[in-house]
Amino acid sequence: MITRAFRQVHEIYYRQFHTLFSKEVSDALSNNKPILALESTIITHGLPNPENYNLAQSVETICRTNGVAPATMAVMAGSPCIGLSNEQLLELSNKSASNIKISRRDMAAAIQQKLTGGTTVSGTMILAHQQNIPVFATGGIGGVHRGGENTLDVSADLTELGRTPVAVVCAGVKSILDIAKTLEYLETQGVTVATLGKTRDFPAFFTAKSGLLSHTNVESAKDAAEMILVNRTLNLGSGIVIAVPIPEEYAADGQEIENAIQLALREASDAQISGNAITPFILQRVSDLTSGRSLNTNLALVRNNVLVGSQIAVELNHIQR
Ligand code: PSU
Ligand code: MN
Repeated sequence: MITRAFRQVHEIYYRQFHTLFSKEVSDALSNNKPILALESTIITHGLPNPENYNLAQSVETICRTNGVAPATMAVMAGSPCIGLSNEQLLELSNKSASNIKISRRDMAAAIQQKLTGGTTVSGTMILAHQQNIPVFATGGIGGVHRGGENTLDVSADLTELGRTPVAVVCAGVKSILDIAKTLEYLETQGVTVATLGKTRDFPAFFTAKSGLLSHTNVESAKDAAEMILVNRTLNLGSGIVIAVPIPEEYAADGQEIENAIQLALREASDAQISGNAITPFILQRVSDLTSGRSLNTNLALVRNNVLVGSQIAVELNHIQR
C-alpha cells in the first residue's frame, strides 16, 4: 500500500515537473558541443534594471562568439530551465516581479510551488551538474560574512562547492565579505581554489590581489580544463573555484572602489552598525562614494569571467573528445 501511494504521488510530480531546455543548449548537449552555465540571481537580485537585462544578453553573446552555448539557469513557474529565451530574461530582470532567490535550500519548494526565481551559484551548480555541464561563470561567489563566526552567515555556495563537481569561474568574493574566512571554509570543504595566471594571488573582486593566496594557480584556460578533467576522473565529487583577477584596464577603477569599501567598513564600525544591516549599508555607501562607478566595473568583470569561462569550456570539450 505504501509503495502504491508513493508511486501515485511520484507520478503526479513526474507529470508536473519538467526541466526545459533552450534549443541551443539541447543541440549542444546532443552534439557534444561546449556549453557554459550562467546564473540568474545576479539578474534578479544582484544588479539594477536595465543593466541586469543588458548584461544577461551580452554575456550570452560572448559565449556564442566563442563557440559556446550559453546555459543561463533559472526556475520559471516551477520548471528548472537550462538556457533561457529573451522573454524569460526580461521576466527575470523585471524588478517589480516577485522573483525569488534560489539556492539548494529553496530548490524543491520553488519547483513544487511553481515559483519563478534566479538561481544562485549554489542553485546553478545543482542544475549544471544534473545536466553534466562542468563549467560555470559568474561575477563573484557568496562567502563567509564578516562576523560569520558569531552569526553563522555563510553562503550555501561554499558547501555546494564542497559537494558538487562544477568549476566556477569568478573574481573571488567582494571584500565586504571576510575573504580569509571564506578561503578557510573552502579548504575545509575540500574545494580546489586556483588563480588563473602566473601567481597564486587570490583576487578581491574589484582588485587583483586580496593579500591572500589561492593554494594553487593555472596558467591558461587549457591548464584549467585539464585540472577540471582530473577532478572529474578522480570522482572527487567536489567543485573547483577558478579565480580570475580583474583585467589591467579596469584596475584603477577597481582600486578606487576597494578604497570606498574600506572607508564604508570603517564608517559602519564607527557607527556600530552590525549583523545583516552591514551589507546593505556598505553597498549603498560604496555606490554613493564612487558615483555608481562600481556598477560599470562589476559588469566588466562579469563579462571578462564569461570570456574566460567560455575558453575553458572550449578547451575541456576539446580534450574530452
Ligand atoms: N556576489 C556578487 N553579486 C551577486 C551574488 C554574489 O557580487 O549577485 C549572488 C550570487 O548569485 C551568489 C549569491 O550565489 O549572491 C550568494 O548569496 P548568499 O550570500 O545569500 O548565499
Ligand atoms: Mn547568507
